[in-house]
Amino acid sequence: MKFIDEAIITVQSGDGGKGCLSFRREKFIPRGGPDGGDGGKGGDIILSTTSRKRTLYQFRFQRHFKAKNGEHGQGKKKTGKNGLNLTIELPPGTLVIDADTGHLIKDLVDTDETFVILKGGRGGQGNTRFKTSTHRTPRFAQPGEPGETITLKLELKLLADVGIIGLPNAGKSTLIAAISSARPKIANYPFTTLTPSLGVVQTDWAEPFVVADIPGLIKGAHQGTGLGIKFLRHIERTRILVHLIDVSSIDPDDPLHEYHTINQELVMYDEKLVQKPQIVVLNKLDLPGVRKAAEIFQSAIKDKEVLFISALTGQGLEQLKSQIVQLLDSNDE
Ligand SMILES: Nc1nc2c(ncn2[C@@H]2O[C@H](COP(=O)(O)OP(=O)(O)O)[C@@H](O)[C@H]2O)c(=O)[nH]1
Ligand SMILES: [Mg+2]
Repeated sequence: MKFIDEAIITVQSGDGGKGCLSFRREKFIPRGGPDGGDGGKGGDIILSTTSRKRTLYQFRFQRHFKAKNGEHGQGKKKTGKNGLNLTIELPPGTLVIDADTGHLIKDLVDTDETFVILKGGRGGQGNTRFKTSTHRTPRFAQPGEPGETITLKLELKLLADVGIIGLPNAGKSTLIAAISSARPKIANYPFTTLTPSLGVVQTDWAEPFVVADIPGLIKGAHQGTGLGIKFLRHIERTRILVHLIDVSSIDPDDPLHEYHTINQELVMYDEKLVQKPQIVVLNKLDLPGVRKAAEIFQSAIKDKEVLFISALTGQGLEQLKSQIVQLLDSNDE
């Protein structure tokens, strides 16, 4: 199962500045020689990876990137300034593909890798450069070399930062739809009746993060019942879990039954899964008459904090997002 995030961007390196055509003009030197300076080099486009980026979400807002042009040369042999390079930050693991040919240009695997993808144009030479003993007054200078443009397809295998677990109908898919601002497609996904949902969650105060749900978790999932085992493997890579429970399904006589069922499945599959930080969330608090069950659940689980939300009305979702961000930050690798 692969989650793929994609973006198409166009990048353009800076043009080289023009070489200058100029002659010295000074008092008492009536026929001064050439003194046109060279143009500056255009800025490069540099790709660099940083662990601060986790998705390609930023490219929904900006798709065109251009480095600065070199400045033109000037008289008195003044060289134009080089144009500033432009560095584009990407998450580690991004594949950089030529969008026109489909060729892989670079696989940026590691953190803090840098790669110059386009060189800026060379600056043109000023007429000073063309002076020779036989040609003392060159009346031409070179133009700057133009920058280059390329359209890139960026591809990133997304690892979900957050796994949403819970029984069927707990509201996992609804929750993901409610909190995410982008829904990357899931590539290479074999057809079954169960499809995981994936979402990129954007907040005003933190890097976007990726949530995925784990469908088909039922009693016996670790042995293959209900297809959940296909997806259990996927939570091995998540950093934290959100455990979602339908409040209307809570049995007041055994309020933690579902909660234990799911955690038990995690333990049976791999003990490490249940050791991941878990935020416990009761969903569907908009339904009438469920407040009592929510309170019974809260007191049964004792000192563990429980969040009350409604994925349908949006109640409690801001608080859930901020708890997720806090927990992700405190569990940064
Ligand atoms: N009243 C109410 N219904 C919800 C809420 N969240 C999900 N549902 C409903 O519960 C059902 C199961 O939701 P779904 O997201 O498919 O659950 P999943 O199996 O965990 O992915 C759907 O009919 C949803 O409309 C909620 O907060 N309130
Ligand atoms: Mg679902």
